[in-house]
Amino acid sequence: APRKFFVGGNWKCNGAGDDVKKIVTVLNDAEAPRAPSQVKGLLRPDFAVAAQNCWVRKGDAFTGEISAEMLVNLQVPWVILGHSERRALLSDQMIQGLKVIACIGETLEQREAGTTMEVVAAQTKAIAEKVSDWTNVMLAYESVWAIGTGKVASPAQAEEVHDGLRKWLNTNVTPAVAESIRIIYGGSVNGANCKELAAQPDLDGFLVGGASLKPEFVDIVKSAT
Ligand code: G2H
Repeated sequence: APRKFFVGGNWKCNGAGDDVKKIVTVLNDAEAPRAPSQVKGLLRPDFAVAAQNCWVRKGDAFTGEISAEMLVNLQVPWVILGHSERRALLSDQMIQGLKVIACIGETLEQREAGTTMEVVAAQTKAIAEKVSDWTNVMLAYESVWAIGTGKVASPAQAEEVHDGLRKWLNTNVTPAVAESIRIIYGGSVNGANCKELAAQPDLDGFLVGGASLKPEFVDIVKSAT
């Protein structure tokens, strides 16, 4: 296959203390998690490190958030909350030097209205406007109605969108990018449904939420075709 299968575990705002230990043990043959940060590793121990934001509630399925419990777990004792400079904008500056999993996907209403392809194409266009070097970018197709609901897209539904996205990239970016970019699927992937999805020609991996916290994540990692 021209593209290397990718499986990401999206722990969302879950995973601290014993939960982390359990899943890391399963994945990593009992290796301890790595040192929390470069700053902490270099700094004199009588200086304390503060995070610059944290999730305001208890941990759960909140992608992108870090809970207070996770910070404590990482031995980061302080947090700055509500700073006025916080922004949630995707910019080309942000992308530089980072590998990006850019998520797109339609709502149930949009799917039922038959506008899925239009919606994901518009979302991909917004991403494409910010990207000049696609080497470190992948697309994650996550239909909103499948996220955390247990309602996984059928292999045919997923393939239709992934194939459509590749055609869009072929026309609107370059044929080379369309051929080489990984388009992964996210939304209620589990150990039982991963094989059939992974067999779809334009599906190059997964972003896994709930099941990434369980031992079956290993089965999903192994579903690469
Ligand atoms: C969708 C997905 C992981 P889940 O967000 O990115 O979560 O597998 O829990 O539906």
